[in-house]
Amino acid sequence: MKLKDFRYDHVGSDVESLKLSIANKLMYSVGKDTDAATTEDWLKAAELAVRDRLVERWMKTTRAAYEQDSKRVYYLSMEFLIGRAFTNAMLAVGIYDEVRQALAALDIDINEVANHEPDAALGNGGLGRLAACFLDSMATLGIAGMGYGIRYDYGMFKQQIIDGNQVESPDYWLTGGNPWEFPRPEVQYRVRFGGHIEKDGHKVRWIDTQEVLAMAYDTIIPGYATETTNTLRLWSAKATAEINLSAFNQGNYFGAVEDKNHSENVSRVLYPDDSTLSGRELRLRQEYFFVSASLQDLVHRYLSKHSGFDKLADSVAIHLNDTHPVLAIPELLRILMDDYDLEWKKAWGLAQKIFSYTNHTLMHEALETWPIDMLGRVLPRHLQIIFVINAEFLTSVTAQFGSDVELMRRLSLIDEHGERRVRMAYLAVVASHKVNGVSKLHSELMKESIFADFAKVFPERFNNKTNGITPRRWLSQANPALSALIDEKIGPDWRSQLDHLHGLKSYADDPAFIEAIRGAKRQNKQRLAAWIKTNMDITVNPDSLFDVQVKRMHEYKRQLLNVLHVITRYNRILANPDANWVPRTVIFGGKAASAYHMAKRIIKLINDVAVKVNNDPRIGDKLKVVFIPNYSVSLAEIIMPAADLSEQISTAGTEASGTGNMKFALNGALTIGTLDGANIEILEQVGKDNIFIFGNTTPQVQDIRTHGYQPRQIYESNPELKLALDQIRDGFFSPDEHGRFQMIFDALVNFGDHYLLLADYASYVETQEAVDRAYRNQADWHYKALINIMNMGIFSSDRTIGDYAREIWHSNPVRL
Ligand code: GPQ
Repeated sequence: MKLKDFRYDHVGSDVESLKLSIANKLMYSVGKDTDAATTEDWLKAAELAVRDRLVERWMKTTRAAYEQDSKRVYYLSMEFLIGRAFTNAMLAVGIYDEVRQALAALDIDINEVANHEPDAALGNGGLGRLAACFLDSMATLGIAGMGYGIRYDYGMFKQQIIDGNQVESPDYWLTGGNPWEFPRPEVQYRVRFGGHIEKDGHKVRWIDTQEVLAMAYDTIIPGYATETTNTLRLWSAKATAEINLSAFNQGNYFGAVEDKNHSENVSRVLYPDDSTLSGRELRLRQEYFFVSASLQDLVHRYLSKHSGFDKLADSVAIHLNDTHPVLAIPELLRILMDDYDLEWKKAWGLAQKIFSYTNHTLMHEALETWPIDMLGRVLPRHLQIIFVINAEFLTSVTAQFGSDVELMRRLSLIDEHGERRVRMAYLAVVASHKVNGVSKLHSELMKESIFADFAKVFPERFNNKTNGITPRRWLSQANPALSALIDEKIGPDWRSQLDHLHGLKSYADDPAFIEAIRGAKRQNKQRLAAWIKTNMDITVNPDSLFDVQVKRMHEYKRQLLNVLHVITRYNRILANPDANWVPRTVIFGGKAASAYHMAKRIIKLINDVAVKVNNDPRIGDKLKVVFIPNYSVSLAEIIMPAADLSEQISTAGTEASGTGNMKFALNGALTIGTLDGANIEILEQVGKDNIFIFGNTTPQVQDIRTHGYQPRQIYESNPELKLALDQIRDGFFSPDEHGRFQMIFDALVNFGDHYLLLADYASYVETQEAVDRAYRNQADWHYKALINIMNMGIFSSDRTIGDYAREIWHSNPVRL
């Protein structure tokens, strides 16, 4: 029977139908009686009921994309940091209130069940969360976009803070099953490793390989207020042995996994390194594993509609989210040449039309290079293809620029210094028709620094696409209080047209509206204060200024600069206890890579400072320090709406874009920040009176470095800074272990202060004083907050994805 002739039992979305569905799911799918059902059971039942309302649309989208032969955009990413899906799905379909009422009629509180959903934490930080926002926007804009990645059994580790230290434990997020995914046991591909290659006339054969199977799991990605519903396809290696959980104890989080470095472990665990190259062979295998399965799958899908490859580049765009999926390039060439007998020239021409690449960092330690030895052992055929690409590329450069040995050395895909290595970013640039950075500044710096020579060879290739965030999760879902206020004034359309927020301008001079904005913020601060009380047993004052820095722990992000300000503030309060201080609660959150010792020590310092400050009776409410453990997407949804001040204080030139900066401003926090990444574009939007900018600019940073930076001189000449640093060094915050923070002191004073904290300290502290002054005038502060909210339209990921679709992918929406 044809699909379209079949009549499904259409599921209604009124309260009664939903109530019946949920009760039915509880009984027939979860297998529980209402009397015996736990909160998890109700959650599962409700999720399945909501999912049913998505599936019909999903089938429709899939069918339409197939029938219209829409150009497919494949977004390849090692990370998709999705978080929770339940509330997002209800809001997308427009049935939140109905489900709430249906559950209430069953005596169940929707918030209670929603809070039991585990986060899908298949990512580290900004890069993975960006991929999740992009999926949301592709679906919302009706683009036939599909995400491809890895279905890690263990996502981002759970962080506990024990005695002030980070302790990691595994995140087995699939324990209770995952109602948002559909296993596709019929979709499996062989992925090969190792072996060797043999020439057979013109043909190359890759033989004696080991094999692992990649099996597909499909997750539904709902578009907002549209029927378009896309797919995230994640690959899982067939596992045989379970992992030894007890071996995951703190010092050995990673070692335990790595011991089982067998092929079936390839999808076991997300590498917890953010913006650093792990360099491990298992990571290389992960990269190839998902890329190979994805390419086989998309070629298979293409061939189900076409014979021959002439139309491949019109039907397919493949986007590389950083260099992690760059092996897709030699893999496509291998498939076309070895499996389908295309000639090199033809295959290469297609690849160059199909691939595009986003760079997310300029920092050396994150730039992937793989040793030729390792690559040759794990993927001999791919290494050979890379050599061919390199040879052809260098030949063409010689033809264009003459023979210049130095230039060749700099452009070569192979780094010949010491152990020979493949430079993955260079491979991405050579094979892609477009290469973009993620903010205006970053895209410019990219052309001046890591890709300077390539920008001369391929000037038309480089472009900028400033990052964005989805307003559905980051305002509508996270901040119901503010969303309701906005709806009242301008209606609900901002959720898919974020620049409509400009319409709030008419209310900027209305004191009642400003007061309402303040009220919404106050409500969100109370919500966070309650969370902190319940989970950490710390009392914070919702009337204090909430000063928040949440993001991965990294030296370049300079959480330590924030700590230096906190210590200085503490010392100032003690020196002048009766002054009229603006009470502050300084909130930190973020995970450190398990092997990043300095970042872990900084976590300990923050917690030691918190103990000192929070227990000092002379301080009282004037200053509180809180390190919120296990920062995650779902916690961000509670924390960001509660912030008054957003800390975006990276050394200028280091943060490619930042996206937390956008989320905070959209929720009405004012930014204190450097002229780095997208902070610059936030400044352009809100104007200098509505943001607190401080510190050295990128050219100044470069200048300071070239003229021989002397942090010790700054330390010696600034008494308040010296006091803070001496306290850190001398055990003032660690009376139980005096030398605990010597390494932090040394890094800043004796070992060059690579991220120029001391150079920015005075300017930072002074700007924090300006923050206090501004906060004293509450009406004016919340007016500034409104100016921020109103001007964030451009940072919607819908804008970003629209730009990608038009200028890079050349894809059009599916018609439903
Ligand atoms: N980013 Cl290379 C990550 O989160 N992980 C990474 O491995 C790399 C970059 C971030 C980057 O630091 C932020 O500035 C960006 O906003 C974010 O990617 C998305 O582009």
